[in-house]
Amino acid sequence: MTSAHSLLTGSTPLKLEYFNIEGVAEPVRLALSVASIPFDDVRIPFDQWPSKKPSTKHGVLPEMTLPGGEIITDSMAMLRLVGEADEEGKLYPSDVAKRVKIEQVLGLVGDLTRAWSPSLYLSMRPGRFGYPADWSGEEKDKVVKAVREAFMSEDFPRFMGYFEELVKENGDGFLTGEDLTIADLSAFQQVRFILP
Ligand SMILES: N[C@@H](CCC(=O)N[C@@H](CS)C(=O)NCC(=O)O)C(=O)O
Repeated sequence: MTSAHSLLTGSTPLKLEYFNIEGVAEPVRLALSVASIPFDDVRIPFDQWPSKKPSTKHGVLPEMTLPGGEIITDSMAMLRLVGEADEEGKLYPSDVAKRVKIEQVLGLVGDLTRAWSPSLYLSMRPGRFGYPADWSGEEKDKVVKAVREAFMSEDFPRFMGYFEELVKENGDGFLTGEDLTIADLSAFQQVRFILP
């Protein structure tokens, strides 16, 4: 059976390609660093993206190229893979009781991301929400502000309350126990994204 560690290490360094921002690749970068797995941190400038996009598997980044040449897509798949490769067995422990706690937090972070998403994308891509693609002006500013205020006054404190409870439940350590896991890295990055 192939181990996660052997998939991620080899004579050719692992390559992680993303934009020059933290975004969804940052928990993967952090996990690689915590697990001491060397990687080539390739950051694609935004102006090169239109020409690079068609050569990517699913038209998005991040993409991870394994030393063996295989391309891995999706940051959550990468995060679990790197967690699995942690030789100390802490980032994504094989114990099912620990894993199910981690999976619940990853799901909760996914819910937070979905709740926050309109606050970001309504302004960037109004066409997705039924407004004209070139929507601008006072009306847009008013609607975007109202959406962001609603998120910050209702959803954000609710999710932060859930995270606080989890940390307390786990004896003031991390979100799922006494060790740092991929759940902590994922939650940390999402909260940083919302509150830069
Ligand atoms: N579920 C994917 C989402 C990937 C994704 O949407 N990437 C965005 C940046 S966060 C992207 O490449 N956007 C450029 C585009 O859509 O052209 C993941 O987490 O890897």
